[in-house]
Amino acid sequence: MSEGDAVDKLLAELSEFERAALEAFERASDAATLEAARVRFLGQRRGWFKQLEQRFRALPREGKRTCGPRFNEVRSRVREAFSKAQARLEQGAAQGGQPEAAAVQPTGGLRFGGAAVTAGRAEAFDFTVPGKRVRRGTLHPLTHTIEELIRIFGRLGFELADGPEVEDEWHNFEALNIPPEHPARDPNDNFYLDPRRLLRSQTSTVQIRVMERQRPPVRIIAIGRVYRPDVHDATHFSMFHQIEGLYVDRHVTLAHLKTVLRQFAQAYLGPDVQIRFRPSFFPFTEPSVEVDMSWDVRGGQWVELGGAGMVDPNVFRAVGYDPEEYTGFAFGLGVERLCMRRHGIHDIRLFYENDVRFLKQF
Ligand code: FA5
Repeated sequence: MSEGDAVDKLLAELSEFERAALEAFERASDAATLEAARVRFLGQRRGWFKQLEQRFRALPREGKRTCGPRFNEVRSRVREAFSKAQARLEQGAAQGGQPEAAAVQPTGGLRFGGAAVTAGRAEAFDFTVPGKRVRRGTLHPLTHTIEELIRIFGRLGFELADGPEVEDEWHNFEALNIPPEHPARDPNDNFYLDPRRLLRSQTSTVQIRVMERQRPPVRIIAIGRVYRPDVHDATHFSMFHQIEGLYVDRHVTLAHLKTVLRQFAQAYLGPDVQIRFRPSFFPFTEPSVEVDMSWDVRGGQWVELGGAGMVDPNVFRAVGYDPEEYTGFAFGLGVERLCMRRHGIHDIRLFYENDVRFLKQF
């Protein structure tokens, strides 16, 4: 090839390179596409421009002089196009939107900023087009309930305490005065993980954990998941939530328990709510009661919400409290049942089916 031919060929290819590179940079609609174009056209190792540069360097002095100005012009135009594309994509990302590719021209509406016209492309924002509705999620009804319970008991002076869901037999049973032969410990009625550990079956475990690490006075609630292999029906689930309360001090009586639960019930369910205690039995309280609530005492139905009672002296002994000096009350209520009462939900399974038609009502 003569020197003249080589120069002509290089000039022609420079133009071809320029056209293709400008188009690719302007069209790039996301960072990955732009980067691929950069590598292809301006890549330091095998980019198209690099190859042109090598051929340029190989030209004799006269050829270099002929091609040089055009060579420099193409290089700066292509680099500039790349920088503009980069700025356009960064701006689009900062505004949280999809930047329009240059090839997509707006079809109507108002145009913004003649000044923003770049390299043959108009930056456009059509604010007559309806916006995309942002779908906001809602908190799960049980989350609402738990937050409200924490607020109400907080006002009554109860602090929030916590304990693990995987428990040992000491905290789930023994310290709660539930001996090994007690039917509540039957492996068929619990989720044992190994012979000594199980998924806790009640939040009463947290009573023990708190008393083990703290001297009286104690005034706590604990809210969390508990697990029982109960058959699922409208009011039972194998994983549900309980709220536990514990108040230990000198001279605490059953009257305090009833007052606190009435205050709570009226704050959570409304001023008309009545509560009543029914004699019952729990190994860790003596006396023990079932707590029922009702809106209409004359003829209205009583609904059981949980158990309660005065802390059994054996429980105090297990944690090193002197039962001659301290008394206390404890209660444990089902959180799902409370939430169901409040919102007129008739089936506990709705909480766990993830049906958005149900969930979005809260
Ligand atoms: C207890 O779990 C005791 N720990 C409560 C207690 C605490 C008594 C402190 C005394 C002192 P019980 O097994 O009754 O008690 O459960 C308490 C509440 O949990 C029930 O009244 C009910 O509201 C709820 N509950 C029980 N089983 C289920 C279940 N499978 N699904 C949904 N809620 C349940």
